[in-house]
Amino acid sequence: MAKNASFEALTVETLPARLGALETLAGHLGKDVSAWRVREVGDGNLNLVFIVEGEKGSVVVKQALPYVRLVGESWPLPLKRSFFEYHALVRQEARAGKGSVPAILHFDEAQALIVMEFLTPHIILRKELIAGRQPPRIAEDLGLFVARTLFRGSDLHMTARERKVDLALFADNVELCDITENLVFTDPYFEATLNRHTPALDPLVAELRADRDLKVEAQRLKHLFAANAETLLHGDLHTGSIMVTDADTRVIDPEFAFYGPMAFDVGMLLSNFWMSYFSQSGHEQGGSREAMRAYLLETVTGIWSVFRAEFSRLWRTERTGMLYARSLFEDRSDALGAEQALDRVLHDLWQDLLGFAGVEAHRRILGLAHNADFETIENEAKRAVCEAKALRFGRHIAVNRRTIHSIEEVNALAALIEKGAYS
Ligand code: SR1
Ligand code: MG
Repeated sequence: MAKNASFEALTVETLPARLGALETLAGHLGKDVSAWRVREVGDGNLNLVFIVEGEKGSVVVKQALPYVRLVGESWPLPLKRSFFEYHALVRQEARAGKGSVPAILHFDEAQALIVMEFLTPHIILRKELIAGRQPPRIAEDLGLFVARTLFRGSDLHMTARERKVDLALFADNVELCDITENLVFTDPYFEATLNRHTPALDPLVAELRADRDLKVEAQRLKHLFAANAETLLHGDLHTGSIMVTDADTRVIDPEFAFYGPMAFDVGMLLSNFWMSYFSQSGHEQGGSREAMRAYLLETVTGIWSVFRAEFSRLWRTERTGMLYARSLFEDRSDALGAEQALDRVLHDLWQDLLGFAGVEAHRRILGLAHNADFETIENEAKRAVCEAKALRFGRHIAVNRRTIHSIEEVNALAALIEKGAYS
């Protein structure tokens, strides 16, 4: 049978008839399929997303397409990403706790669709930050989410067999890794066909593309990304993959999940807050964003400090895997040795996350997939000023990551660049 033979993309019109017989859906929405209201709301780069409302409630139906939605059918992309997303959601809920991701109601592998809880009144975090709102829980919730998923998905916690079997399962997510490998680590640093950038950035872009230290660092990071299968990553953890209310935080969209370096998720996440920081001056028509900028830097500090505290707690209480075995440390009355090892692990993670954060900022401004923080700044001259700051910041932290010692130092650098006092 041909690949994807039975697959058929849903439409607003066909969805009720095609999914109406599913008991779980009828249970959530009500049996009267003719009363279901369907909207397609997908605004991401890859998939279809429907909100379905019935007399009893509502659900989200997410369906993969056999190509990249952003580009079209000329860029085929396997439907199996939906399988990886489903399995990642299951693991993330088990590791970070119920309510950290949307609840799954149904998964259909052949149709590459996941039916899940409709999160309401949640809003995409990126949109909130662009609007200048300050959700109060995110530092705590996101710091815990990354610490728990990264620690519990690694050889620090899992048995060697369990992790290796899981590693084999996710190893097939080749095409989505390939997107990251090219779009994040390589394309921004040369004139790749699908790249685009704000024209006023031309001189700076030429400077960055001629920067040998930066290119070498980007390739070392790519090497780390591809070769260090340390833990199950979300793989695309930016502020567009997080939905919030003032009381709740959910991480969505882990279709890029695979086994990679812990620092990748943390670096991507923090980078998106730093980009938001540099974008704020482009959104100041409604008044000063000074308080918003302070909030964003506090959020970065908060996420990193919650992450470190929780990771350290798990290190002391759940280090049941084969790495840094207790038989070498605690069981030999050498708890201090375990603390020294923890320090080393966090130190390496810190240096790597700065690198990943730096290249993430570059690819969102120079590559194919831009982010709304900058894209929604209509005045092109203003947008270029914001983007240039983020580009310089990204270059500095990627290239100098081994000599930067604290989050306060990085935030001070961001503030310096924002004020125009850095060259
Ligand atoms: C072709 S996909 C472009 C980007 O969209 C996704 O959200 C990932 O960030 C990917 O790099
Ligand atoms: Mg996504």
